[in-house]
Amino acid sequence: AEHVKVCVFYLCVCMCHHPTSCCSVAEIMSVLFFHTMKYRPEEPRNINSDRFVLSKGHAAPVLYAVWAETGYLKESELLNLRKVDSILEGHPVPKQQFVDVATGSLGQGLGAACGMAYTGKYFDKASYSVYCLLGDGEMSEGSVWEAMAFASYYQLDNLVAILDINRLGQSDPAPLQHHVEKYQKRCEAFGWNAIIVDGHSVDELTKVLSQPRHQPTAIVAKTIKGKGIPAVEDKMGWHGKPLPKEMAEGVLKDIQARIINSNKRLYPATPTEDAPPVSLRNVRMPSAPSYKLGEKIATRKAYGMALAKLGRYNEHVVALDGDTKNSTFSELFKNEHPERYVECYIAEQNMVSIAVGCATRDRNVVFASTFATFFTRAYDQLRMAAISESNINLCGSHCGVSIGEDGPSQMGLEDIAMFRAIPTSTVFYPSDGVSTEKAVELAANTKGVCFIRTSRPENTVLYNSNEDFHVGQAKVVYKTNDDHVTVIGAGVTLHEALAAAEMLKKERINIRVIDPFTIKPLDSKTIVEHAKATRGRIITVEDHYYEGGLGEAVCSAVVNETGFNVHRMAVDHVPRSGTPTELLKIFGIDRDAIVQAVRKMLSSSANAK
Ligand SMILES: Cc1ncc(C[n+]2csc(CCOP(=O)(O)OP(=O)(O)O)c2C)c(N)n1
Ligand SMILES: *[C@@H]1O[C@H](CO)[C@@H](O)[C@H](O)[C@H]1NC(C)=O
Ligand SMILES: *[C@@H]1O[C@H](CO)[C@@H](O)[C@H](O)[C@H]1NC(C)=O
Repeated sequence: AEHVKVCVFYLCVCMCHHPTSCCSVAEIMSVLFFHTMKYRPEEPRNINSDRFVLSKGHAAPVLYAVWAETGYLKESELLNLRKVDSILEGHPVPKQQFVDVATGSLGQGLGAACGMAYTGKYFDKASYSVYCLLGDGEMSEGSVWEAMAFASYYQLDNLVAILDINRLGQSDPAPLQHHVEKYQKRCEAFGWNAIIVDGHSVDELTKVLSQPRHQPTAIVAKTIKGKGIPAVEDKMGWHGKPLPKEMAEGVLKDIQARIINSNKRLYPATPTEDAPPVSLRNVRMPSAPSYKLGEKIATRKAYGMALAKLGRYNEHVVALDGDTKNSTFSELFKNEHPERYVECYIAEQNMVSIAVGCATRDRNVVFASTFATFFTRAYDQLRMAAISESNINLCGSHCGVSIGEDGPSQMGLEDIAMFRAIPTSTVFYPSDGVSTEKAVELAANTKGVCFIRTSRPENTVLYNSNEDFHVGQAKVVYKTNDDHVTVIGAGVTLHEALAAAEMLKKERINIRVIDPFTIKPLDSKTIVEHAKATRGRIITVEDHYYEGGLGEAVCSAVVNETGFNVHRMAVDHVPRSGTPTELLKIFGIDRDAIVQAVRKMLSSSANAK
């Protein structure tokens, strides 16, 4: 490892990006990869191999350097760092086989590592360990401490966090400077075994990393930022800066003289092969939904029932929740499959990271649930999940003003906008029990970030149990041969639209009602086709703020059509407590408001003639 250290160090300086952040961990990385970790370098995603997460993702060059030392990467490839046609991006991304989760937004690596360690210990019951390297600057992120609490609560003794205490952050020293004993105390307070080491001593590192572990372990490594480059060691002002040419050349000459030119290659130890093979293909429901037309059920409850059912026939389906399981109904899954339910407590950022970690290397089909609105605080984790090419399923309950009395702090009114903007996302918005069950099954088999938006009120079942559902396929739920307006609603507003259709019928005004089922992708073909039959007249109505919701999705779907007229109805200011019926009325998204909007649209188009 001593020899590798010098080589790694050399390569980092060659690559010349974030050199100071890399140099402080050259010894740590060398010991981890050539002494401690058991893995197959020729096959980085081998299911039995130890996992490594570089939480301080900006030190990517040091990760690439060790993988060059293993022989997996060509040394010449390192010089293509950050070039547009190279896989070696500025921060770790999973197009690199040796990366399971993207990092670079600080504070998220440990949560993902916890998800992997939980999977290793409790689902795979295998002997691989998980190692996570963090910077001291990122220890200010609350999400790190959410993960610390999770790891000790679940006794993840297969998890090791290495804290690179190099004193400095980007623009300022980290608040605890070099007080390693303070880091140790904090880790201990969170239930970890914390050991202080000299992070530049290969001997000390090999020793502590070989000790048997009975708890999650934090290696508090005191290091020097820029170690090995005398002019910049422990100095402010060098974070993320390439070294000036002359300085780099001088350092390289010096290191080159220290490289022992032996052809000896170090091989990491091979892992124990005890992780079970897993197939996540074709996660299907064995039978059709068992709801009856006209029966009443809240989609949030239908979610829990569907998930429990899916879990009955697919042993790799796991569920996570953040202490809301008797609101989201993930409790129904827990009751049937307690060993596959992970309580994440009130730490939604961490819950999303745990989900991402559990989903790596295709070990589990993960569903995580909480109130739709609480996913907003995990948006950075969600965005990173897309960059991680993660396949996770999220269910957000309690959407919109229709939750009623609890008031605006509990209402999801931004969630559609938020999830639509995630590049790998699919957004399901089922409106009854049957379509909710179908959404759960489809989500389990759809790649990327899937979001299922569920509602609190009980609504009638609209679909026969043999109705076929597809991602991106809308349903026309109400139609005559002579419709005047196409109304598009989802969840409670679809039921309001159907009620409005009955009311309007008495006035001899027919409307067509469409259930989009998925808001992304949106079935523009069906929408355009039916809206043409109503002379381009469309009304959208949604329990969400105007921005980024169903209405805007419909507008962009019909942007190329001429003669179309879209009227949007949505929540336009911060709501309050009240009964669901009162709130739907106040915010103008109930049946009466729809009736009025239809009349108005028809009278203004009559006037235009
Ligand atoms: C969430 C987040 N905030 C800010 C940044 C910008 N940033 C990148 S590195 C860095 C300093 C990191 O310091 P530390 O964790 O101590 O790592 P070091 O480079 O010192 O090893 C900052 C602020 C980021 N990448 N992610
Ligand atoms: C959830 O369960 C707890 C404990 O049984 C109970 O006190 C609480 O009222 C329940 N909450 C809901 C929303 O049902
Ligand atoms: C609108 O037309 C443009 C140009 O032909 C096309 O690229 C785009 O996909 C169309 N958008 C929709 C929503 O049909």
